[in-house]
Amino acid sequence: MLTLYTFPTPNGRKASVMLEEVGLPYKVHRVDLQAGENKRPEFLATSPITKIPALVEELPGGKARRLFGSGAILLHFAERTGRLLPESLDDRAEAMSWFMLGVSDLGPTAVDMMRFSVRAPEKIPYAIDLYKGELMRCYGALDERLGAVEFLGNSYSIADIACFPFIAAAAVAGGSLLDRFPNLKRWHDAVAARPAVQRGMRIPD
Ligand SMILES: N[C@@H](CCC(=O)N[C@@H](CS)C(=O)NCC(=O)O)C(=O)O
Repeated sequence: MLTLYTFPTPNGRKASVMLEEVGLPYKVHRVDLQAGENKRPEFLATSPITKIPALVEELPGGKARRLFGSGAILLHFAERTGRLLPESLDDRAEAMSWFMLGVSDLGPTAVDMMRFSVRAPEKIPYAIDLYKGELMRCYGALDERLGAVEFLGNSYSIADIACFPFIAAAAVAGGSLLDRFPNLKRWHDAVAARPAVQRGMRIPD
């Protein structure tokens, strides 16, 4: 059995969307970040960086396999199920590139943007402008790509799952922001309509 350690955040939801897409049964363990449950010593063995999402799989013989970080979880289940990564090398190369953009550019930039513009006790214009500019750079690249293809890796893949929850969060919090990126908006609506995505986006609540 798989246990997903998660909280209702975009990174957590990448993992639950993935598990819903591949259809493997799993249990959900809500790690309350606001209550600091991620800092409890018992969580350290699963997530050395004390962040969600993380996942534990019980294996035969009392063994267990852990995975931590949304990128590792998406890649692992794509490899294991042979799904959600294009087969042709060309499409796979594109999918991997956009998958990495989601994990290493879009996600961290969106989080830092929120930290500096909303949470920071002191508002630093340089930092806010920097992260706003970087986020628009990500949106611009995604919008241009999605003007040429239906999904980031041509067919629906972990590249789309790696980006979707952060774009969905912006669609809710950013008002008319997505109207400036019509291809990204079209893609957002198509991904949001997938039943597995709708189930995954409701986890853990
Ligand atoms: N690189 C990680 C980042 C995970 C991450 O930032 N998780 C946040 C929630 S979205 C977290 O657990 N934060 C708790 C903390 O920073 O203490 C991933 O892609 O999953």
